Amino acid sequence: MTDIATLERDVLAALDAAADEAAVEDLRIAALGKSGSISGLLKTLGAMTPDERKEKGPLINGLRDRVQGAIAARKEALGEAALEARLSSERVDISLPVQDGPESRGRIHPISQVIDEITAIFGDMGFAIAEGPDVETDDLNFTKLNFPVGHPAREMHDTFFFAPDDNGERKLLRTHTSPVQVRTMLAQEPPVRVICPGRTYRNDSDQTHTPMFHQVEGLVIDKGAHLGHLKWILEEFCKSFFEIDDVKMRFRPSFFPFTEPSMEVDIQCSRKGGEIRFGEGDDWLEILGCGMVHPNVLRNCGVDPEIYQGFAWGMGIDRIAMLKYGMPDLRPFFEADVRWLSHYGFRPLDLPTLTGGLST
Ligand code: 2NL
Repeated sequence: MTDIATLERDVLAALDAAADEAAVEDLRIAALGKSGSISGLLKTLGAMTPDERKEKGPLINGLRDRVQGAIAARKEALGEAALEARLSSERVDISLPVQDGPESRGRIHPISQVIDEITAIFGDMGFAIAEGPDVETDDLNFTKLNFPVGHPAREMHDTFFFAPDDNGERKLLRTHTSPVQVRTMLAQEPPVRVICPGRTYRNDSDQTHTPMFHQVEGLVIDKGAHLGHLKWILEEFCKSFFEIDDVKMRFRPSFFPFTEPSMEVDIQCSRKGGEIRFGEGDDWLEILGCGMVHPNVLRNCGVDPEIYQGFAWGMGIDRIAMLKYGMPDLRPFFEADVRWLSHYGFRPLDLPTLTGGLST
């Protein structure tokens, strides 16, 4: 029979030499596994006389217990050493500056930034964001919005029309984002709270107009929606967007085919030294149009005007972007000049939020 003391010395020496947990596991199998050396010794107990067993039993069992203990201790020590090595090799110095990669060199276009700011503000108020196609039907862009066929208001939009298709239908480039709200009303039951930012097109090009421009419109439909709600929403929006504590707003009567009554809205500003500032001074600047949704529009969009009413507003994004960020000229917005973008653009990782700041 193998000498117990020799076997113990050999196993413990091999354990000491084991370099990692896998080597320890191999040793465990070789000693205590089904056909291991110590298991073999334990099996000899069965064939012994009672006297022999009385003598050898405690010796062999003691050997097994000590080897088991030594294996567990070695495994734990090696495991801790491995973790320690991993932690020190994976150490990151978070005080190092961020490496300069493409994601930090690129810039967000001011229009995208302003759309992100606007959606952050209205999203926080509980509005959904909706988008729709740039190519629209005459029906969704005009007729459903209470522009009667042949009405002069249609001509005022300087519409880009496509050639009639095989069915004789003449599609167009949407002249405002209102068709997105029309689609929303047709698709869902009130209450509706939605804002629709996007590209719009009119055949107009000069110092202050480009054929493609950006608009954001908002729509609320509910049983008790009224002009008080509209005024509060617009005031909160202007304060958040222009990052000022208070602002006076002026609502002047106006006309749009799709709202009744209709209003144009000015915000308080000062124009000292060629610089425009909001929320102070006694000048006014027009920034948007709004009104109560015309009952004809509600009816055309499947909403019963005897039960529901609503308000809507629309504003030009390009212009409020210029005002907020002091950009004097509209045309570079659409020239894709990387020098202009690196000056006026925004860092891609600085996302606008109401808590983190819109334009930090
Ligand atoms: C402006 C004025 C406005 C709306 C847009 C709207 C949409 C629907 C129904 C009723 Cl579906 N109204 N939109 C209402 C009032 C004014 O825009 O000057 N935009 C630049």
